[in-house]
Amino acid sequence: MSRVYPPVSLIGAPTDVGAGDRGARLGPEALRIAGLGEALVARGVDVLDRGNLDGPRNPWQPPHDGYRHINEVVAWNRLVMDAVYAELKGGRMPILLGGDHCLGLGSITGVARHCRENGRKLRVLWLDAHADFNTSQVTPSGNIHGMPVACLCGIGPRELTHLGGDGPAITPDVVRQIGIRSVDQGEKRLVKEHGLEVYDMRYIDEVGMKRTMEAALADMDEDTHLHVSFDVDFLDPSIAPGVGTTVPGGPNYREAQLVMEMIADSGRLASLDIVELNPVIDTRNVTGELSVDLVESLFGKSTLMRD
Ligand code: 5AB
Ligand code: MN
Ligand code: MN
Ligand code: MN
Repeated sequence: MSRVYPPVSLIGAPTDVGAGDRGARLGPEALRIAGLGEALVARGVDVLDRGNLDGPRNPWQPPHDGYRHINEVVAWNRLVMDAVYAELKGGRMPILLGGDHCLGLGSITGVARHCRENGRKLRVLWLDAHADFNTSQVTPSGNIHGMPVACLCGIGPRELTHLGGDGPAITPDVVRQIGIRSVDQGEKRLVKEHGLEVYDMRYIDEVGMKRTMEAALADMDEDTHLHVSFDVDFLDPSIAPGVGTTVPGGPNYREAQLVMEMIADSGRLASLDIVELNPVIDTRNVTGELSVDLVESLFGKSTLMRD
C-alpha cells in the first residue's frame, strides 16, 4: 500500500511550561536523536527540519487562580499556532515536536484556521491516557497540559479559548479520544456534559483496537483534514516509560502499531503532534525510539507484507 505523502516540516517546541515535571522541553532533541527525520526520509518523504521555536523559559511557579504559567503557555501556543498554520498554508504537513501537551492548543488552533479558510472538515484524534479536559475549577494540579481539549472547545480562560482571535477553534464533535484511562472527578462530568466521543481502555478491552479505530476513523471523506495529537503517555508505561504522567493499562506495542497503521490506511493524515516525551525520565531513549517507530507506521510502514 504505497502512498505519496506531502512534504513534512518538523517544528520543535522545547518547553514544559504546561507540565507538572520538567524535562519535556528536551523532547524535540530526543526525537531528532532517535532519527525521526531520517526515518521519514527513508519512507520517501520530503522532510524539512525548521529547528526549534524560541519561547519564554519555564519560571517554575505554583498556580495562580487555578493556572500555572498561563502567560508563558499563551506565548508558546501563539508561536506554535503561527508556525503550524504557516506550514499548512505553504502546502506542507506540520509535525510538532513537543514539548508538553498544552501545545496541542496552538497546534490545533492553527490547523482549525487552515481548515476554515479552505473549507475542509476537521477530525482530531486525541491519543492519550488522559482526557485533558480540565478547567481551573476542577484541575487537581493547575497544569495546563491537562486542559487543552477543554480550551479548544471554548471552556477556559479567554486568552486560551480565543487564541486564534475569533472564538473557540473547534466543537467537541470533531474530537475522538482513544486510550483514555485517567480522568479526574470534575473532569469526567465535563467530558460527559460536552458529549466528547471517548474510546477509553474499557471500550478497547471489550471491543478490540481494530473496531475502536474503525469507529474513530468513520465518516471521513476526501475533504477531511485528520489531525493526530499523540501524547506518548497513551502507550503502556512498560513500553514507554519516558513520560511524566504514566498510567498503567495502556495499549501494548502491537495495539499501538495497529492504531498507526489504520490511520495511515485512512489516507487522511494531514498534521501531527508528538508530545509529552520526557527524556529525563526515560530509560536511555527507548520512548523516543518507540515514538519514531510508530511514526514510521503512520507513514505507511507495515510490519506485515503490505507496504
Ligand atoms: B497530559 C491530570 N489530569 O490535570 C491533571 O499528559 C493529568 O497532557 C494531566 O495528558 C495530564 O493534572 C496531561 C491529573
Ligand atoms: Mn495529553
Ligand atoms: Mn496524557
Ligand atoms: Mn503527560
